[in-house]
Amino acid sequence: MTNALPEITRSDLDPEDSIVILTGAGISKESGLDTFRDADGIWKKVRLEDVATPEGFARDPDGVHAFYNARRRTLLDTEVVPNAAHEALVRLEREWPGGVLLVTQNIDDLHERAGSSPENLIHMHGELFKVRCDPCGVIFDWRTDLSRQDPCPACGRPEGLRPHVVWFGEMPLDMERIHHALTRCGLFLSIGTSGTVYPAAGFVQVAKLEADAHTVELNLEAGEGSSLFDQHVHDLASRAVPAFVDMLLAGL
Ligand code: BV8
Repeated sequence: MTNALPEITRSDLDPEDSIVILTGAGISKESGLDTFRDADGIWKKVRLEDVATPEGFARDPDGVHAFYNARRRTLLDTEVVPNAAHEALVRLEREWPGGVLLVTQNIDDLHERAGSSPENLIHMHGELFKVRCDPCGVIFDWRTDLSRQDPCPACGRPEGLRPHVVWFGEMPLDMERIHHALTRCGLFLSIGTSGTVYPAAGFVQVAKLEADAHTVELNLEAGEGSSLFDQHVHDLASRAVPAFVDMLLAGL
């Protein structure tokens, strides 16, 4: 999809402008992790109602634990490593004067492993390597299988632990901080997401309407909200993101 607007150039942006970046499953695809809505995606194999809702967990906790245990084991696979797109976002964060906030819908840890700073990274849908005790609220790092029988390490209660992941119908994390950043940014990049899931899919409109930000969709194909973006780069993330970062940093 070409764009009537001129391609953004470095001179269109003030280096003091902040950048907000939203990533989705597409940025991790070339690292070996499945997306959700591609032809071979996760929601083609399991029903999201069964494994990514509180109701599904209440109905079949063992089935939901098995779903996330399998994804945790895959993420621990030594073949699954950050790719050039993750690495380019680290360069941008380190070199862009105006500051970068990276908001990811992903629950993998590939941004951290690439070198993104935790203080500038928000996992709005939670993290696969964390579990939470519903009764006492304590959150733990957790890299092994989780089962209903595991007692909470803090309060000792059985059957209280769940993946620290945001399911459908649950409030995403850090929404106030995300909204604050969106209303002040000069550039909003959406990378590797189909723009299907809200509130993330609505971030482009907040950046546009409240900050008059330049908005760019970098995705393999047009997402659901593609027409809302000023500019479109439709290619593999491992190619599109490094090239776009190079353009932004050129001449700083
Ligand atoms: C909320 C769990 C309110 C973590 C996920 C009815 C009832 C209830 C809610 C709703 C409803 N109708 C609408 C809603 C809102 C709902 C929603 O948006 N539903 C959708 C389906 C319409 N949203 C919610 O429920 C959210 N919460 O609204 O709370 C509230 C208010 C007050 C108080 C309490 C509550 C919660 C949403 C989070 C749900 N959790 N997953 C996990 O297991 O991972 S969502 C799931 O989809 C993942 O988290 C994922 O991150 C997210 C988005 O998917 P994408 O990342 O975009 O992945 P996708 O496969 O779709 O697209 C990948 C793209 O990459 C594709 O476009 C592809 O072309 C591209 N690509 C592929 N390869 C590459 C590539 N691009 C570049 N390079 C490549 N190589």
